[in-house]
Amino acid sequence: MAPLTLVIGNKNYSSWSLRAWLLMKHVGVAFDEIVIALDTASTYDEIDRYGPSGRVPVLRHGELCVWDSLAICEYVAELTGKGWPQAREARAVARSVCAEMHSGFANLRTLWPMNARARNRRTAIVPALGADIERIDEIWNDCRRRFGAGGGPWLFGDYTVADAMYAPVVLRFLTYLEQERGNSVRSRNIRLSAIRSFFRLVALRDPESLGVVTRVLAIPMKREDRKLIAYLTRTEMQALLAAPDPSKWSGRRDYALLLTLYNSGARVSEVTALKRAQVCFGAHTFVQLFGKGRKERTVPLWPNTAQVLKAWFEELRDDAGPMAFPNARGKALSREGVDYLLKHAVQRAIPACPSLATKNITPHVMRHNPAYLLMLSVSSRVSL
Ligand SMILES: N[C@@H](CCC(=O)N[C@@H](CS)C(=O)NCC(=O)O)C(=O)O
Repeated sequence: MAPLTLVIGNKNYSSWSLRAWLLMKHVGVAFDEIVIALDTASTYDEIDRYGPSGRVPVLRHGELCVWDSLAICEYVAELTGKGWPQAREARAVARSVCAEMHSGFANLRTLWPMNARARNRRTAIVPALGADIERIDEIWNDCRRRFGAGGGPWLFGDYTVADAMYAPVVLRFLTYLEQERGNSVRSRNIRLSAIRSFFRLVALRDPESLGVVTRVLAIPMKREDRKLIAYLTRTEMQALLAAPDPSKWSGRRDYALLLTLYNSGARVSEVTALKRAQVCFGAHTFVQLFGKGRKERTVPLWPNTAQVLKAWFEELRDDAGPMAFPNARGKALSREGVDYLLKHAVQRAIPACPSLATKNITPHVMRHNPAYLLMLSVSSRVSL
């Protein structure tokens, strides 16, 4: 095969050049690269030596000249058999989203010129720009939902021309979005790690691009400001536990539930789903919790918690169903139910402990108390 030569502008600024280059790198075809400096007095003449449109990218294949990014991607896909989805329907949608990028999104491209290395650019999100961003979000979600499942991490599962066409948009999001859309440092870092993995692959496939790769890999992850974890002091926790009315059925249940939350550090979903059979009474009493991702753990209960739970379970008659903390109809409490009973307990506890009024106490905060954190270090040793 005659050698391929790709004529491009600086990949930091020339998004159309980057698109063609990315696809060629990704499908693994060998090619030479000629970089032309843009915006100089001689740019036009330089480009004119390779292609007829006065623009880059241009692909030369022997005598053949292919200009325009999308035509180059099509040609490379024909040469290599890679770049479009196998299924006809997916291929048609992939071509549609590529054509849409190629002919549209003028506002986004004008208002957010690509500068892959730049960070913290602040621009107002005028409605036309906002509309382009929404449309891109819609396209990405739609492609992933309809064609991404079960395959790789790209828009259509495996890498396609569509990923190359939309890659500069990802870089623009890194440059511009942080302030305007309130994207967290965390989401930005997640996007950056995806880009880094890709460039690591580029380094393997094309050692000659090591310069570019090194620069991309050098983009630092941004430090996240750690939020201060809200927690309850021992006095606050005691006031909270003293709040439920022991003369009422619901008060005794709330007390047992809050004490279990406090002692075990269970998530609210774990405690609402808890069945009496998951508590194993004995010389040492344990509760078995089934957390996120079907992870199971066993947490020891303090003697006082064990006693309270024993008395509460005895009070619940067998016909009350299997739940440890049922609602009045014997069914599992909802998350809102737990939020409500906790808010109610906080209100009742405030007169005795005014500092509670200054905190936003959610079931999650019950997990962050010194006793629980201490217990974590112990329970990790006894977890099964
Ligand atoms: N539709 C063309 C657009 C190419 C284009 O606008 N290229 C810009 C660089 S990103 C260019 O060559 N500019 C040179 C100039 O205007 O002097 C494509 O998809 O390839």
